[in-house]
Amino acid sequence: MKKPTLLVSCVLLIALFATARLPAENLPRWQETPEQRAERMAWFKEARFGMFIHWGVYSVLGGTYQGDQVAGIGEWIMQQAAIPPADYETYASMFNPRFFDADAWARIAKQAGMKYIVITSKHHDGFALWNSQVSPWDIMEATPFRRDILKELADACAKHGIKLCFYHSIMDWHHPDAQRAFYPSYNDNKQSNPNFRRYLDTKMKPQLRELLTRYGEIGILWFDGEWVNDYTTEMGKEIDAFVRSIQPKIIVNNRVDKGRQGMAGLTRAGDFAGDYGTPEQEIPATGLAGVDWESCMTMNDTWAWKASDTKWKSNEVLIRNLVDIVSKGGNYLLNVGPTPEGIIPRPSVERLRAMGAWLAVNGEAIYGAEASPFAHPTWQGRFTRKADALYAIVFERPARPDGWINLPQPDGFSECSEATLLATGERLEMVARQGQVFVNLPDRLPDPVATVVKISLK
Ligand code: FHN
Repeated sequence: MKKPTLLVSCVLLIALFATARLPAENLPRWQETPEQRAERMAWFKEARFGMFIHWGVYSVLGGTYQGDQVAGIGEWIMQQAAIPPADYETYASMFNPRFFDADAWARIAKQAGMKYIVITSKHHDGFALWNSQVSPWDIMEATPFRRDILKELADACAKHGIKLCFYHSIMDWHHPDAQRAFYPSYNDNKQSNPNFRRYLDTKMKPQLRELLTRYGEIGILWFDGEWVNDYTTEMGKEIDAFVRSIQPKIIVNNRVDKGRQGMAGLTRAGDFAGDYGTPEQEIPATGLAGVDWESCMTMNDTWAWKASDTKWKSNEVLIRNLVDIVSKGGNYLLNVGPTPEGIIPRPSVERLRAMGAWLAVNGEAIYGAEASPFAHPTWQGRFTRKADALYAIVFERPARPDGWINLPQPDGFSECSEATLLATGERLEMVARQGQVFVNLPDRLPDPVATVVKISLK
């Protein structure tokens, strides 16, 4: 093929650059049928359980700055300690996670029964965990590590069948056209930066394009930091359309736009972009018919590594959180904060192993399960539902009536229905009377944390 002349090449380059910088308001709003949406969301509703990873330059500080412990979550230390940008940048030169092993991380997630990983590609500090051509504030130019962490994780996730997803902060404390200008209060929502649009066009969108064109099919773009003053709902819809124009099958959380109702996380009524709600550190009180949502939670109190934070939730709390969330139709995005050396803390790994062991026996009641058709039972536990079964998940064996659980007679229940212990297959005595179903539990529950009784339906 004849090589294009220099003039033609220049014209093509200008056109390409212009297109790359073209604000996406020229892109149509995302349109799809309910069936297309259901197909796109199917893996997410099947997965039910994912790993959140908060890791970056802030992990080097680990909650301590100039010898003092800094209050608050680890990844906010730049804000909490009012660290000047130039000073914060020096910590990047100390970020050299010599024990980082993407394959080990993917195996830990897989053994835990987690089906997707959401990693902080860029948190509020603006630092890129990948080899970005857009900014030298990245793993390649700013650290001695000089390896593309997201590439290594993408390869490991592909090998282990884990969906790779990216957290990406709209707020950027490092970029002069974003919130760096507000130092020493990077999160000051009363200030405004007139150049924020330029930040979107010259950093955020080009970096999103890098993330969506280099690491294969991405499951979720998990936006955050949408609360900043300069980010508008029009920008949210623009970014949503931009992202989907590159990967049409991607799922985008509701923090891409301005509809999130605080930490409760669900999207308020109105025209807001985003596929699902994002409660944070909390679980909605009840199920939410027809709403997709995901509770993100820490395992201790911080998202990023803090050596001082040893307030680890118990295996029991974590397993029962997962059951509670799925019984209400949601996903559980459970966080780990690796050390600056690239190690997932042992207390996190131990808890994830326990969750994986429980799911290996009881995952049928979780993966692909839908919200309970009933309110909470009178006994300690929850219900999940599938087309052919109802799962009664018992936390405590009821004392009165001794060992019996009851539930409203579910749709699909018939005289052919059976009650069995999921863990052992043991058939249990079951009685249906006046619209109620009663099941007699064994004297000892097979699992002290959560025992699953499967009631087969038509
Ligand atoms: O400010 C962030 C915080 O650092 C963390 O990433 C959480 C996780 O969802 N989101 C924001 C706080 O709502």
